[in-house]
Amino acid sequence: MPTRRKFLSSSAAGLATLAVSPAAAAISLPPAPVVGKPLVISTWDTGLAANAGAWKVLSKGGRALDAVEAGVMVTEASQNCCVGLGGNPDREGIVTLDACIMDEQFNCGSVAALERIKHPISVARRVMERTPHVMLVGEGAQQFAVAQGFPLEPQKLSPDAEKAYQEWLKTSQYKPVVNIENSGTRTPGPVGGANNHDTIAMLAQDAQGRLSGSCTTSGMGFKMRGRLGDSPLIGSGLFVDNAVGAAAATGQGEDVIRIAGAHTVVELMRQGMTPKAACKAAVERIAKIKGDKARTIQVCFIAINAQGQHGAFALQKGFSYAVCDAQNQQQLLQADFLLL
Ligand code: SD4
Repeated sequence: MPTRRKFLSSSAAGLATLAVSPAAAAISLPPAPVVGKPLVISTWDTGLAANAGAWKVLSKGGRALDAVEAGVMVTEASQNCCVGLGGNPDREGIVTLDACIMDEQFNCGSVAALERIKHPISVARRVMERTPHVMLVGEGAQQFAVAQGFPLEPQKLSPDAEKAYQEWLKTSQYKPVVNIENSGTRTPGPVGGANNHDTIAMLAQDAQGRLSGSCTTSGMGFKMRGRLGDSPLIGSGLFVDNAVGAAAATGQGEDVIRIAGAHTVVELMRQGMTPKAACKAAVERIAKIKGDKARTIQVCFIAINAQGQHGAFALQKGFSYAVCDAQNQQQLLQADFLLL
């Protein structure tokens, strides 16, 4: 990374050249170093398709906020995974959705326990942009969505969710298991991984260096009615500070909330940690709290910093995250993990 001194001296040299002749400077200056901008990363293998949606915005010089909305909308609309209305229901058989979004200026919006709306992320953005509030829940969130023109979808489970729910009803045990590979009751994912991931979190940096993030989920399958996880909570499921970086979480929401996960990762980056080291430190904090029970859960973090570096870390094996930038285009990476 360039030191401050190097940066100052090279910018001073650049300014001096410009002072002589702008045209000559345009020819003689080396191309600007690309430090990973624009960039989008997102959780799980479903992140590949979502990143492609976000990239359409970023590659045209669009705003990171628009990219993270457009990106996760791809996943919300897919019937092929557990995010959105195709997700697993709560124990009463009703799908309830949570989402939040945050931009480069600490603006944020969130909805929770929202029913029958296809794109909770867009409702969260409207909460941010068109209300004096940050968060709307339940009936009020739905009323707001309808008033904003979002259609009410039928109250109906997808065939996969119906099957999973009928299976769950046989024992009706409340034993949530989130995101530990192959623990789900749903069909395999598009690239071979388990497809029971009910959340997508996405972070992006645009060509102008603006950071934004989004997170959207059907929450833990067969949860108690009214249960919320970390995903709609600014500071737990998602946090963005443009001067430092952005972070997001997936996995057992209750344990992410206990340490205000995404905010913790950003604060650790503020103290100088790389994105990956910050994600790892947050995972370690949760592991310490959980003690012997750490093996019963999965928690995972993704992060990017203001310099355009990215990283991720998980408690257990099996966490994939998708990265898309101008240099490498699409990649699906396996995150390192704590519990061997
Ligand atoms: C929750 N964090 O509701 C979410 C679940 C999740 O992939 O991330 N699943 O607790």
